Amino acid sequence: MKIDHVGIAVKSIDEAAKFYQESLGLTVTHREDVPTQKVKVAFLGSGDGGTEIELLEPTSDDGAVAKFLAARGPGMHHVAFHSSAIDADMERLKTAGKPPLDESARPGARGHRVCFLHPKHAHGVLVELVG
Ligand code: CMX
Repeated sequence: MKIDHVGIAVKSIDEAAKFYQESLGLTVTHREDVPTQKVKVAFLGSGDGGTEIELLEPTSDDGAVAKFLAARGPGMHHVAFHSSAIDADMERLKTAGKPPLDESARPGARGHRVCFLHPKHAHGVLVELVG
């Protein structure tokens, strides 16, 4: 599977985006509120369809990203892999004793179906599959 994006938890998307834009030359390709995840997000990349950075800013104090920021501060939150058959991949992981956190794929940013794998199943990294 190819890496679709790397998620980074930040306190302020606008502040963090400045670094990626001004120092690394990336451009914002997409912005979205994801109320179900209690975050707003911005994707940045080179505009060539390659791997992107997803900045995640909490919109509430009780979401997964707010909890992560409170415990660890800003930093890498998850790695997302592109899955061309997300339902089959989820079933395979379940059978292998690494069930995704979600029973079935659910709507995520940019209109994709997504699921997450607990960091305990992925050597300390939260993994997202993007269908
Ligand atoms: N990366 C690595 N480890 C993480 C982590 C992360 N993002 N978030 C939590 N952990 C670690 C904690 O540090 C803790 O480790 P220790 O046991 O060693 O102390 C452990 O996981 C805690 O696990 P938990 O008690 O089961 O769960 P939490 O309440 O901390 O929640 C998680 C963690 C992954 C289950 C929860 O954040 C989750 O369900 N995430 C999936 C959804 C999500 O992250 N949405 C936001 C992104 C949305 C988007 O991209 O659009």
